[in-house]
Amino acid sequence: MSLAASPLRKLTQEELDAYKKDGVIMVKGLIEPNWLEMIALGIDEALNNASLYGRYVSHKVEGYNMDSYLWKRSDYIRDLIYYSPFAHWAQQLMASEEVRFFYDQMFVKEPGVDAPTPWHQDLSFWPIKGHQMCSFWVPLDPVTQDSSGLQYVKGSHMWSERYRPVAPGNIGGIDSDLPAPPDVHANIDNYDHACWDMEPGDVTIFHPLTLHGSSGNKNRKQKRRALALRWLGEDVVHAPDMSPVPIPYKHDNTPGSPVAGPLFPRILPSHIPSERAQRAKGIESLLTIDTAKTMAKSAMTSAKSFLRNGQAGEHKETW
Ligand SMILES: O=C(O)CCC(=O)C(=O)O
Repeated sequence: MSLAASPLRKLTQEELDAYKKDGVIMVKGLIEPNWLEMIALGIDEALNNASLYGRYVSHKVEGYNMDSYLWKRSDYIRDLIYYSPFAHWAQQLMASEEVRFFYDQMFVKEPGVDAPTPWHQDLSFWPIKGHQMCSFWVPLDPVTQDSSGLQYVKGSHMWSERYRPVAPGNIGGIDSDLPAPPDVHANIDNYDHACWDMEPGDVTIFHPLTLHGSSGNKNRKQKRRALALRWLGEDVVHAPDMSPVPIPYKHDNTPGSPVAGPLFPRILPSHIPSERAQRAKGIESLLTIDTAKTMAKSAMTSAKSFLRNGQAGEHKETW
């Protein structure tokens, strides 16, 4: 049976319709304080004990911290994944009987830290294919556009264009022939742009093809912590040819097979006891050679670009 708590309220038909049309919705007061507290404790743990991957992706800017797969190391985040109602909302949005947890990603920007998140589509980073996918972005601190609230281009999940993965420091943007994402701010009037003022408890939910990004944190007093939770439905298959960025940890999925197994645990309609049991194993030992190679290649690309242009990464945006 499912361990996930039933939500106090389901998403309304209006919210589901808006998600389908815009590829993003903001829902006020959806997340109860106990889940926020668990996220805060999990983020504290990750900040005090970053993974190798986290240290690599965060090292370029002091006061910017990104990390992922927190749920593998933090019992708070593991419990959030299994016991919170997120999976039920994901089930509604994806219209999928089966809901698997894909991964979590933490983004922390200390007060005044100029670390914009470039405009991107998440799917460019994911070696998977299918339709039933969604992300929840959960801020723990009040956010506005200036304090690095996440910004979206509404309807962009329906564009035919796919963009190359561009992350802070250009990680992963190395092996792709796809065009760079557009500089949305340079031509903001051309886009149906959305950014909401949010309080803790509010959440944005978005499709992985929806173009999004955020400025640095211009608030000099308030830090900005957020956790993204990513979910998959039953139509999603492993597709390594879809992204130059490999899944960073060991898994048993083969190209074309449904994404499954202990790295992507099933939460609905019921959990799988053997997947839960696997969670106890450490994570650093699971880092794959492919990921280590991608990190090394991306470091080389950034270094070369730095020597050529005087800055890391070739991708420029107006923030
Ligand atoms: O919090 C941010 O700045 C980035 C979040 C993001 O890009 C995501 O959750 O996909």
